[in-house]
Amino acid sequence: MAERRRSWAEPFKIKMVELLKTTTPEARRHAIEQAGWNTFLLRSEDVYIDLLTDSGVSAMSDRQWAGMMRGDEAYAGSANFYHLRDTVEEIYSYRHTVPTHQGRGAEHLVSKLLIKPGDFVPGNMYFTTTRLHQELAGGAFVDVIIDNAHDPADPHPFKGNIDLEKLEALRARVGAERIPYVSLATAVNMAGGQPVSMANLRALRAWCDEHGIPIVHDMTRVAENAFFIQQREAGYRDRQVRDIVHEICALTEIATMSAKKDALVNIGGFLAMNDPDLYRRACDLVVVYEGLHTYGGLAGRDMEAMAIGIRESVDDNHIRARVGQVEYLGALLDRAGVPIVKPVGGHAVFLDARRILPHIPQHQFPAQALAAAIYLDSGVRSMERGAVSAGRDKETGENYMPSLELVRLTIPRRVYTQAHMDVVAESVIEVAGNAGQILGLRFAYEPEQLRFFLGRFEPVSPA
Ligand code: PLI
Repeated sequence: MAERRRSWAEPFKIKMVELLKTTTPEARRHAIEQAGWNTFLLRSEDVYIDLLTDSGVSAMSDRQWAGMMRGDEAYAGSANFYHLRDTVEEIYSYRHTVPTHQGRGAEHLVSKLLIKPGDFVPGNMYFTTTRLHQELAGGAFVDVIIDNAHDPADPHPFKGNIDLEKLEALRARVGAERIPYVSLATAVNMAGGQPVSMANLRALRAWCDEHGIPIVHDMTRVAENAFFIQQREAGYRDRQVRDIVHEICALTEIATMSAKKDALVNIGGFLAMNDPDLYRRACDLVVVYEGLHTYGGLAGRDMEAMAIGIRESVDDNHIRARVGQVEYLGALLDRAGVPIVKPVGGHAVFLDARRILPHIPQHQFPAQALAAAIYLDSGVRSMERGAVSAGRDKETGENYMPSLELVRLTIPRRVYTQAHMDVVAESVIEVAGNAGQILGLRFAYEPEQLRFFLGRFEPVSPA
């Protein structure tokens, strides 16, 4: 008889620990004021549990650390590059790999290579750096995600899906020749870590083939997406995550990767593709912006850790525990009645700041205020994903006002325990219960681009 599993558990044991520092309420108030009410500007030593991001903050395995010692630090032709390239082809299917220092390095290259001024780039919800590189190359991003993704309470199992009618309407309006590619993200970050179904991806592939338009796959969290397909899509229950990852990638021909997420490394990324001519042009460009085509801004040891991390990331036991931990935190908050994005996504629990802070209008940045309030309560650091992150329309200068006004509690991989999740939930429940006291914010300093990183705020006095 098959062994019955009641619960998930971490598929690792802990070999080394990093001590955490607790903070006092007075010290936290001082720190958040110094940081201009922006959690990005806090010093990490002033943070207790750091859920700012899942990017570059994973714990590497003993195998990855051992791999670091096998770094071949040659300027050209490092053995670690070939290991990485072969791993990308085996696990993800892409034949050519150009390493980059991180995901946005790959986005920069692909945008420059494929977008002409006046082009339109449809995608399943924007991501901050992705859209910016598309715009800097002269393109205009067009959101073609299904409407369900814009409603935090909608329980659709694949809220990352592309609405093919929206895509077809764009083509009918501007013509296929002005659409250089479809920008497809798996486990859509800004929607709440929501997956794309294989059925949707196949339909997209057919549409793209019909119109001769390639797909650029933002595969930053593809393993998490594959896990949701395994759990939710008919016909995939008995398939391994590794196989599903391969199937997803094989339906696309170009990919950008921030290996700082799924692939379990602290730095690194790549641009991958099947077309040898595009590869040659990408090599010509990477030497200008990142480094030689066999290191792209990375040390040999970084590429080795990445190659090993990619393999670990598609293991069923790893991904079940990783997503299981996120779902555990989501269930604690949901049971306590805190409004969150549902279903819970792969990398984070997203709080619905609109519903938690109905007294703060969106132009006073409720999600930014909520992230600061959670920090003040407990030293837990989270991140705004709402109007501040959305920025301004490049043409009109108007603030974008996204339907999703969220705070992201992002879970690093293999770093925190279930007890940490309990502490986080207690703090969020407490803050949400006293939300009426929280004040809105206004910009004290607003950077021109990616303003959420370096922007500074001040509280708005109640009217
Ligand atoms: O931070 P980079 O440059 O390695 O990767 C940029 C990037 C691209 N695509 C997606 C979906 C991301 O989530 C992403 C980076 N995300 C960050 C930093 C995050 O905190 O979500």
